[in-house]
Amino acid sequence: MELISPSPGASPALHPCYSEQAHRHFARLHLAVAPKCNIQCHYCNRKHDCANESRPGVVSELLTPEQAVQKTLAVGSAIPHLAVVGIAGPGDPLANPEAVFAVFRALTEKAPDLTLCLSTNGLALPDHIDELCQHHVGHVTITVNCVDPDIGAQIYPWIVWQGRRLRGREAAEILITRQLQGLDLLVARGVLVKINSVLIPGVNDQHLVEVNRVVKAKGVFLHNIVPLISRPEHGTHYGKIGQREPTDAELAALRNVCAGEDGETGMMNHCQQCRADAVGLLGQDRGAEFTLEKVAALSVDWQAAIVKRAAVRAAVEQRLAMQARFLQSATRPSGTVRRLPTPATPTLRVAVGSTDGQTIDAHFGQVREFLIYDVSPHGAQWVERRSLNSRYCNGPTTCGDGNATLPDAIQALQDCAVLLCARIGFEPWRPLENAGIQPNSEHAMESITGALPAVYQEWQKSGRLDFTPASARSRAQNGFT
Ligand code: CLF
Ligand code: SF4
Repeated sequence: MELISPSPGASPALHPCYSEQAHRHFARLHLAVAPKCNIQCHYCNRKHDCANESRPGVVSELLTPEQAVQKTLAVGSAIPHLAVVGIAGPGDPLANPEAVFAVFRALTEKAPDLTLCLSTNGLALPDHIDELCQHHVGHVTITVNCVDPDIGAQIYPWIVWQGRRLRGREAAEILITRQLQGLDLLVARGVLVKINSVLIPGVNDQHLVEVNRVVKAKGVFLHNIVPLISRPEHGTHYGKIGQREPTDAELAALRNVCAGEDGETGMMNHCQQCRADAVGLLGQDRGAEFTLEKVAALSVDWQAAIVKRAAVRAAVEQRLAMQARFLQSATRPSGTVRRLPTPATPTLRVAVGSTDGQTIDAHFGQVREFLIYDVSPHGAQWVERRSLNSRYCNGPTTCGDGNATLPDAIQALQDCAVLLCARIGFEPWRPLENAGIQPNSEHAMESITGALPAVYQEWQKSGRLDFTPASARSRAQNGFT
């Protein structure tokens, strides 16, 4: 059997869409440099300037390649856990190859650590395999909604192929052939291919099991079945004719069937159906912080940003290794020795404000995301990165709409007993404390790994930790588990 080496750009462990674990820790940035499309899907209506609509195909600003590179460097400097830059629209990236490859070329030089990603309908894919591999694009998504042209004719009203507009079954047949051909070529080059399929009730719902079988047999890394988004106000064909969206139960049932009886992996279950200009962790959109105007006003040191991102990655790896050790020791079999039950040890849930994932260096007012840990006598286990809808403080000296956003912060941290940050003002301190979240800035600028056990011991010494199971239960709602 021929062994295929992975593409140099293939790194699923850092990719928030390719790894469920990575999506808690690493962000993606979508660059909207691809306005044109070479096909029409009945569920698509590309829109600009629609900040409140969150679905693929919608963007607030179209970018030139130069603007896209500038934006990447700015975002990569402000969000050090950025790991992936994807081009996913608002049209089809490979119907706009000049712009797309100009961006990839520039980023290979100025942000070589960022993973490049592309999402396409696949019609032009076989023509661009070499170029994608030259730029180390190690992750490619192809949207395959059917492998049967008769079903395709109900999804795609037309395609533009070799300068002609084709319709109906003939169009769908060419599209499917090109998608599967592109898939084979990418897999042969070690690129990690993900297939997205839109579940359209009454059109391809029964058929997607067959799509899953075909693409899995071809060696795809992941299959991501997403629900049709179809509302009249979106102006799509399906929206206008009242084509219904699938229910959550229908989607879950189909994903289960495709995952197989053995619970085989290979299905993606955490897709957020992002906008084509999304910024941040999956499910989060920080695009409004990086408009063209704001990006132009930022001064960016892109070389320093590469160093900072490397530090964040190392910190994540360290935390994950720590977590793996923790889990391993917690589940280590006890052999034949029968142990007496040990008293339950309460776990202290701590929120940490950190810009680099290593040091407690963030001011409460400036934090958009907290790192959440569970600390116990066995060590500190990283739980997740948790975001706020907005910052408490909008400026260096004023606290802007802080009073309005504090309830949001309290809500987001309600299961945490301690909040560690570099600085925090008196105004937010008291309401946080009243909500059972103890602010603490005494460990400012210390390493997270050093401060967490110290905080745990402080709580233990001051009698706020009580190791009786009953107490642990009663405190569970206040940050103890
Ligand atoms: Fe973007 Fe897509 Fe790359 Fe991810 S999204 S181009 S693979 S970096 Fe991810 Fe968003 Fe779902 Fe796409 S959650 S819509 S699957
Ligand atoms: Fe819209 Fe993408 Fe379909 Fe083109 S391929 S019509 S951009 S959904």
